[in-house]
Amino acid sequence: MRKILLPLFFALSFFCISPFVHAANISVTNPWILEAPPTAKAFAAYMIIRNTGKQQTSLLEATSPDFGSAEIHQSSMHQGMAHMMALKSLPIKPGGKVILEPGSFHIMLLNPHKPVSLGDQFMLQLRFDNGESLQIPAEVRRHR
Ligand SMILES: [Cu+2]
Repeated sequence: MRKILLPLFFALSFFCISPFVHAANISVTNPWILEAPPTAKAFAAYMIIRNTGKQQTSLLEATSPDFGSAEIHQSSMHQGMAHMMALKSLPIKPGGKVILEPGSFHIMLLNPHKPVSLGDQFMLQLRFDNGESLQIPAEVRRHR
């Protein structure tokens, strides 16, 4: 009995800590937060969001209990200057994905309630217009 249960336990615990979270029609892989100086008031979170459903869906909102607020942002270069723009929503085509990565889309986490240090994990909640919402653990990293 023990021989059967032990591998199962390890398989399950691996599943729980693997950086992959999904709801019925949305999945998120590789969520992480870019390390910033200790005094920073804004942190960028990155991930890949897939829409595995048959309808277009949009990310409407991101929140975290450890940050005062969070916004959906898009970075771009304009005449050699980096700009960030807040988006009301982030649409994802059916069967498609949106890559949140440095220089592009990101979740801007503002006003942390506690220090944000390398290796820390923060829970993010994403809410979509199809009614699904996901809780994602994101680790603070130096780079991808
Ligand atoms: Cu931003």
